[in-house]
Amino acid sequence: MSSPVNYTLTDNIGVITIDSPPVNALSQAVRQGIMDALDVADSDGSKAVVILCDGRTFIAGADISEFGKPLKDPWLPEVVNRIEATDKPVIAAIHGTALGGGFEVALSAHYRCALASAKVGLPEVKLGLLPGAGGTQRTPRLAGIEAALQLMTSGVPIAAAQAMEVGLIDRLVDGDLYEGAMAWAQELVAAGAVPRRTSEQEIPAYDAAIFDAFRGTLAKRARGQIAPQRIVDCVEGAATLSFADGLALERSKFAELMDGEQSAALRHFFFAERQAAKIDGLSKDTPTRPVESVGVIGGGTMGGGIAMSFANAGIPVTLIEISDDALARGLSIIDRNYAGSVKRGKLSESAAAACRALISGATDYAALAEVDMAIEAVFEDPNLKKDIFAKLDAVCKQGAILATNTSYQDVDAIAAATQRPADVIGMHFFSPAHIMKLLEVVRGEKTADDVLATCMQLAKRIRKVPVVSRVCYGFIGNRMLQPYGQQSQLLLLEGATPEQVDGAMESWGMAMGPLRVFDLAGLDVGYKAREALSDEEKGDPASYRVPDLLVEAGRLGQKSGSGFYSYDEDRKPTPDPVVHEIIQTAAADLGIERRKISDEEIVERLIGALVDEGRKIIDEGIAQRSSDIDVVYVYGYGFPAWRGGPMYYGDSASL
Ligand code: 3H9
Repeated sequence: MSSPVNYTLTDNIGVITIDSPPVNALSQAVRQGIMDALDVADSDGSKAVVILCDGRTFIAGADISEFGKPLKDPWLPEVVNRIEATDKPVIAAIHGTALGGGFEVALSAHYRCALASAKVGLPEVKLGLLPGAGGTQRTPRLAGIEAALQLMTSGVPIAAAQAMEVGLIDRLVDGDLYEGAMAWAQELVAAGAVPRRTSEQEIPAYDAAIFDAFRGTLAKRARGQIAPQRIVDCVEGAATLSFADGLALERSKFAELMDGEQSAALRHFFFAERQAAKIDGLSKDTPTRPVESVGVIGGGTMGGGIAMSFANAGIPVTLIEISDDALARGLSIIDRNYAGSVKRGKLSESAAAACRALISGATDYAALAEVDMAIEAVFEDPNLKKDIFAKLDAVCKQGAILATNTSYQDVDAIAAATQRPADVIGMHFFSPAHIMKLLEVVRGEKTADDVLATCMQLAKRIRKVPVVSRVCYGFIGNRMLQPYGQQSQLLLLEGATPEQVDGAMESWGMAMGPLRVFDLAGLDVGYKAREALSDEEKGDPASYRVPDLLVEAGRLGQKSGSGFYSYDEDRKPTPDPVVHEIIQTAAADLGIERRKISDEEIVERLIGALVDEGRKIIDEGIAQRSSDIDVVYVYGYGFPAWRGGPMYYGDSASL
């Protein structure tokens, strides 16, 4: 088998080219190939060595599929040390994304250049790991302690220009990277440049208080996660130990994390996310339809957020409302959201203006005659939705995709309101739609394959993570939320308080406890939804007694200033004795004896409810695979990724 690493001597420069699609990950063959190439370069008369990659990117990291398996020589730390020890200048030339072990290869080179479009980063923390090939020791020597901590604990890659500012890259290359890197190598040779080893550099001055400050911030920002804290330990080691001892510390902490549950869960999640984009039985070559313009029906919070998601990806949107007033209201919410993005530094003023300019409004469906896709985002009234689809059927051009953003309704019944059910699909966004990453793509009985393939591809274009669901009440996510919510209500009646239930779930890792979520969504939403259900569909009456009583007492959640909690002007929740009383009275009426409930019981029953429903969803073929459910819960419902998702957790904890 030929090596994925090629070595040539061009003039007096040794060129190591890595070609291992799709992302040049550092598999054993790549590691060995680099070692072999360096052996040749040692003795072939080359005056300098350039390391670069073919394909779409520089090395994107260690090969994650090898993790958790027996180590195969040569080990990456050996490879990077070997690169650094080379006694002629080694230049890394970066395009695409130099990530993790890939960037550590670059850090062990003596000189680094990059295309301006390149990004570099150390995202190991997102896999529950730390940079384990010298990254924790070399980064602070080049960029200083603070920038190093920032880069590694966030895991967010930075642009080449920013990397140059902090000292991680020496030079930006215009035009062809190979030509630029070769010219620079010749310059270095002509100037008599020698190897400039990162390990030999001094760490720039720093304030020793920075380590504890980061530990404190991370304890809140990355609650429950071990890897960020270990990164701080290693960077502190870089500052206080010799390079060799720092490397040894890094190695032991890396091994500890690799063997731990959190990294195993996050590695599962890495592949789960990528797997979710694949549709069983649908070939990769399924044709897609062009989508260059979109109509959104309904200018409320959801419709506005959906419109922004498309505009932010450069796709023009026509927003439809029933009256000029409603349209003006909808557009003004969009204006406010863009102003908020500018204020928070998420978008520049000019970028926000350019996106906003792509959204126009209309009150006549005729404005949708030529759009490639129309997405209905009105409130959950099945008859209204069917009327809208009949109208879309009448005005939209042939081939247009007709999507509904319904959270619960029967997509097949909506499709039946048209003469073209094959063009109808569900696109279930999560609120706020311009921010939340999850998109449930609901495949109706008659949805055409090319419509499904188009929506999956489009999701990536608008920076969403798509997961396919078949049709059922609530699809994957909201269907599972029902038994989860019901358990939380039963726990209240049996003896817990809202703050205990939420506290237990948040300490366990959920972004927000269930009762705070219900208050955020509005208790009246569930109340109205229950009115449309049969007693059987509603389930155990005890499971909705308390929220019914709260709504009937005018406590609709955050929007009315009270629900399971009382809220101040900043929407900060405070436990409310009135709610405790409502719960106790309801329990007494239902003949439920209250008792002390442990936090462990709360977690076990709530997560158990999610897992049980998830298993039914798999058995019924609603979700394609259990890892898809994990993706839904992490991206849509604040489930901690470091626990792998509910199904992964349920299996590993034998729930
Ligand atoms: C590390 O480096 C540890 C070291 O510090 C120490 C070691 C001792 N390995 O995401 P995409 C696959 S930890 C194996 O859809 P994109 C991926 O599964 C690593 N496979 O493309 C997919 O396969 P498939 C630190 C990998 O263009 C295909 O490539 N590095 C790896 O949207 C395409 O991926 C990272 O965490 C990998 N490292 O995004 C970077 N990376 O087609 C992880 C990708 O069969 N990678 N694959 O489903 C990424 O962030 C993105 O893949 C990247 C491209 C931005 C590079």
